[in-house]
Amino acid sequence: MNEKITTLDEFIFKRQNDFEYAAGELTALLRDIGVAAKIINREVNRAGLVNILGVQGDTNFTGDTVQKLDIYANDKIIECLKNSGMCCGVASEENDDYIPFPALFSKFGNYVVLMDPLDGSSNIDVNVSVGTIFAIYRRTSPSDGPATLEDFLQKGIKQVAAGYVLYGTSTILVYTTGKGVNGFTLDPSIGEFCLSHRDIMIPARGNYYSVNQGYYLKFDLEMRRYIDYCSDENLGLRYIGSMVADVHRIMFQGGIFLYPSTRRHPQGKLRLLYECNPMSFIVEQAGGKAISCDLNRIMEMEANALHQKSSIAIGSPDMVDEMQAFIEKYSAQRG
Ligand code: P6P
Repeated sequence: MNEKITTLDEFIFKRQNDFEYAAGELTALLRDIGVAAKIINREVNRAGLVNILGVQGDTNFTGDTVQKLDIYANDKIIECLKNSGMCCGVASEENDDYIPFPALFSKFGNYVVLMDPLDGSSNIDVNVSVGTIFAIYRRTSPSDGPATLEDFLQKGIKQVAAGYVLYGTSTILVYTTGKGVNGFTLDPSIGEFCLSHRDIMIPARGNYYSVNQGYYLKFDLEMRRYIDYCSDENLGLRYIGSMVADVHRIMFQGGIFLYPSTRRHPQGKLRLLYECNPMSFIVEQAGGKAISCDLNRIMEMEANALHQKSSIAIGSPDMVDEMQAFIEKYSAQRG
């Protein structure tokens, strides 16, 4: 018998008592992010029609100015968050500085959101999956004033919610508020995200490792030896070049995703605040682990700048533990 459909809104509302703070605020915020995701999904799905619709900067046949999709996604999410009234500011991969919302829009704004509105957007032109990543924190600044930088520079362990939307063969929204991880697949026929993956738990290990093998010679020696170990263990290599897609696969099939430091990216390439922390919160809530390649727990790392980078190894707990032990042993041997 078909299980009753549970929409994202219904689920968030039902589970709001899981949340220790004034639940209605977070409920409204998560719902508004879901609305933005539906709007972005529509445009991502039309991206292939750009040649018909026109290119960025042009006006399309409806007279609208065609924007780059990551800018479009950024604008839409900011618009939804501002109108939610529950958010006092946002920081985005697309904006150099954080954006405090005017008091008119954020008088109840007890939350801030950090996001990568369209991660992997360079893949859109070749029809490869892309994603939205978001992290939600309670503000630390006085609620009667504007958002401050300190509201955004909080450790990952302070996240009250995190999620991603994967615009792939189907569009799925996966989020956590610290009480497990659930996935909602967009049903275009009714325009609703419907519960499709309840209480996701990541396998203890998997058959794939995920790293840009092209940078192999640019990784530290111990990381190269670990990658050799993965190959010796007959693990397959899967790397899409879109963090959300690579980590989403690992959530269901197990495995480990690595973005180590390289000479070009000595601190790693991925951003701590709006890529590594939210993805780590989700993976840890699903029973996985997430550490930097110098073996610090991602969610314990100090945040000193909005666009701070970090290396990352994230995925199945047994595989992250194995990588950590391998690196420790190899580094000790090197002295
Ligand atoms: P590289 C996409 O640009 C991104 O930020 C992540 O989504 C992805 O995992 C990574 O960069 C890919 O980087 O250097 O392998 O192309």
